[in-house]
Amino acid sequence: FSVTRKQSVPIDGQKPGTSGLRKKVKVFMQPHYLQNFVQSTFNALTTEKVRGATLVVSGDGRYYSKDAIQIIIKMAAANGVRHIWVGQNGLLSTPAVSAVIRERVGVDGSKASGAFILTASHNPGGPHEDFGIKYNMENGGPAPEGITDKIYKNTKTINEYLIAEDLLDVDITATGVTSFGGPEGQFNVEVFNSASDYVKLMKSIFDFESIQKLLSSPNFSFCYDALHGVGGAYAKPIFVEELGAKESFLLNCTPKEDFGGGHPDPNLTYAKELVARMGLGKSDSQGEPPEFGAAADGDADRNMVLGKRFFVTPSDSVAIIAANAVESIPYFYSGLKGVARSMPTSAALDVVAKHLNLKFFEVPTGWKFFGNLMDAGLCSICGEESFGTGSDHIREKDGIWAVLAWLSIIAYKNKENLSAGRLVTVEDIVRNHWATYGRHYYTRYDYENVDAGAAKELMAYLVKLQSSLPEVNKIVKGIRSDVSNIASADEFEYKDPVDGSISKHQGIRYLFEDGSRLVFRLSGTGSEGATIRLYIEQYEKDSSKIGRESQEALAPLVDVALKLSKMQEFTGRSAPTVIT
Ligand code: VG1
Ligand code: CO
Repeated sequence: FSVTRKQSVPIDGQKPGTSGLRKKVKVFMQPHYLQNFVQSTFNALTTEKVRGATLVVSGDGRYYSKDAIQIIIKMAAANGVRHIWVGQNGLLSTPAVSAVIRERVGVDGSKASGAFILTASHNPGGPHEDFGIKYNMENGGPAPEGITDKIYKNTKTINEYLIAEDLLDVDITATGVTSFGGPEGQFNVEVFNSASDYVKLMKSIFDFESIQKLLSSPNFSFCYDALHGVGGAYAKPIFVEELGAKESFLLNCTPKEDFGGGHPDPNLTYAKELVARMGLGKSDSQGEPPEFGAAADGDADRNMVLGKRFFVTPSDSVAIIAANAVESIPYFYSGLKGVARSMPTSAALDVVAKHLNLKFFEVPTGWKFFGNLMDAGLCSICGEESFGTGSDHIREKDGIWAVLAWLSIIAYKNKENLSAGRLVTVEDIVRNHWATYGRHYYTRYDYENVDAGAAKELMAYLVKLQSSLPEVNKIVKGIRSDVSNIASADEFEYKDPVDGSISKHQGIRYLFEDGSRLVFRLSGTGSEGATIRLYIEQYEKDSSKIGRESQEALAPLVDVALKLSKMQEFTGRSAPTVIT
């Protein structure tokens, strides 16, 4: 092949958000749009990470992925990359990409130094929906802000990109290596099985035998909903082939370009079928619900965990996994190095860390901040309220890992009486946890696609309010007399304890004397308008008060949050789009 230098001009709005660049497919299909971003990424990396390097390109299989993969292959060839690895059919979950970067060895002994992940995660897919791209580094984790800032800067000055226009399209439907001759020697594209490296890693972390026993017990039943995302490509090899689950336990496990027209976001609103099966919907399926249910998002890094007629909040989930990991999961038998959560995630994990005397960190939203802690050996388990849970086995959150962690805990709690007595259920495990550590009532209100200007004004108003706490408390008491005083308020700022880098403006916090919190922040993953997220949390230690309905327990704080922020006045919305 030969290298063509294509003239280009900067295109506005290519700033990577919380997790890469996400836009409507139509935006990505504009001439030079994807190319500018990919070249800007190559230009942001040091030469040895590009020339002669091995890179992974794959994603959740959403609409436009196949075209994007061929474009990136041609650009990689032209930029001097030596090997490109592609998951079969272009499919790799985000956690699998991370695992592949860290673990996989190519047919010629090469190791990957980075990856382009093609996904817009939990955003819908299809010709009229979202596409996305993000770059992950040598440690398997998302590019840090230093790199994403550089990429953005490059997109604003770009004037050309390199592409091997005459390179033939590679068949990515079959595994194998295709070699091309280029000006700097050989260029290889290796298509490999999407699941095998990841499955191998999972088998090295968990006790598959004990999980298999649980899944085959007549007392236990299970349901996994991949919402037609890439999780389906892992669910069958792991749950069915390795662990012996019945195929009927799997729901929506065929990956589709448009996720079957749905919203591949594993929460009570969008995972409708699973929610109905688990007995939590408005019109539930017939028969007794399974004991355990879980769902994944489009790129399978998120997870929702459900028990029979029971919802586990993600903030509780990470706390419960941390509290039980050392006895239930072989990977953690030697102990935990530390735990971490994102700022808006509830403090349930903090309480566990305190009890178990573990190092604890609170980082800004987005997985990239956990990676530094893990690379420095400071953190074993971490999570976010947004249905993200993971560990230092890779540098991304990991939906299937979280499910295997829960199955391990359930298997451990039932190891004595699996076939005899009554099963220790998901609900039992959660209620016992609350009885020991107290309960963090938690909810999140999302106002999606509001006017960007109005969202900014609301945030500015909340920042200004903070300057006088007595004033704020007067307003709060005027709204509800049954909430405690606000003790402090700030805009969250994070100093990375490993590299000292500072991230500012990471959300506005109002912290109450009794441990309750209100957090407001703007989403960094949307593709249109602005999304305001409001996080509401209340801690209850009194064991006689831990069994309340969450929305009811939080009603006073919700009232305060909405009125204090003048939510309706600023946004014109009388209700959120999604409540989780
Ligand atoms: C959201 C979540 C955040 C998560 C991010 C990426 O970001 O709140 O916790 O890390 O999505 O998840 P934001 O900026 O919209 O609040 V995923 O599954 O899209 O990779
Ligand atoms: Co995701």
